[in-house]
Amino acid sequence: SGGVVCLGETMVVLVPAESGPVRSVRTWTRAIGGAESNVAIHLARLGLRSRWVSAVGDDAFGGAVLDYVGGAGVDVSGVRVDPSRPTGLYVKEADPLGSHARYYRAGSAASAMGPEVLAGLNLDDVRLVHVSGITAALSDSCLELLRAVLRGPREHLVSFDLNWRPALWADRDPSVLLELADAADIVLAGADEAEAVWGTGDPEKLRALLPGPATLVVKQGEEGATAVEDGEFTYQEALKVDVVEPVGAGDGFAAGYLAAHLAGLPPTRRLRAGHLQAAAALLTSEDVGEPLPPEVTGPLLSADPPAWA
Ligand code: KDG
Repeated sequence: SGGVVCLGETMVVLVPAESGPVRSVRTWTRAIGGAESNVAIHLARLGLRSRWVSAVGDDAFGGAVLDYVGGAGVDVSGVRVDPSRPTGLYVKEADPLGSHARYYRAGSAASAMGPEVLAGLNLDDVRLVHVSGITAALSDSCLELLRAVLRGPREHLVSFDLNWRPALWADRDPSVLLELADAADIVLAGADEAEAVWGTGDPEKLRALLPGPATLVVKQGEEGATAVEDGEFTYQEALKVDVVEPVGAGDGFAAGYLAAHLAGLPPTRRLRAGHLQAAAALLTSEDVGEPLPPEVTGPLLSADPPAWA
């Protein structure tokens, strides 16, 4: 079976390892974070052939990113190592109002990617290319790369996760996200982020805004998710889990959903696979979380599943 390509920036993440104001923190935990490589890792864990395409600096952080993503079973041979630009970095700053990310990624190796990255890819045996709205905000050349990925005609599917990151859009016009999403085959968006960017999180209204994609998936937070396809709306409740940290859950959901889509499963089972893979990410403070046991992931994509899958 053909593989999947996930394209986008991945950074080193610094998480305070002691409490108190961030400016006095001296001990940090180094993690790795990137929405699209998170998806690639989840897909590899689900048994798909998964490639991550991006660029990192020729530095220790770039090496750490490659070790982490490659070590998780993802093909990183197509990642460009850029000798003249650094690997991106983000810092999780916890404050009394909750934690948020501060990015140090302007001018990063990945932000210098452009349409030539797509031109250099062999997509002969690829069934799906997965991208996200983050890439559209990184630079003009990254926006052009995304446009090229979404320009038809093509032999493979393209999935687009909205991944609204307001901090990246301060100096850019986010209206481009609608045009990009509408050119994809599968669009995934959280109701809250869709509300923020497109003025509605309602699946029916979103469908009216996005007539292009064959499939539209709206994630309704802890409640559940709705898939819209051929004018049919399928709702599936989420799992009840004790959430440790929600960051990265959307990536798990996307991977579970997409793997089940590629396996030819009906919408209900795609949504369930999404919820289950998201749960893995919800249960840890790291983006991706621990792998689910094979007893759980095995039946997820099978044609003859137990009742729970
Ligand atoms: O989806 C999780 C991501 O938000 C995180 O890993 C960092 O890719 C990231 C971003 O650009 O926010």
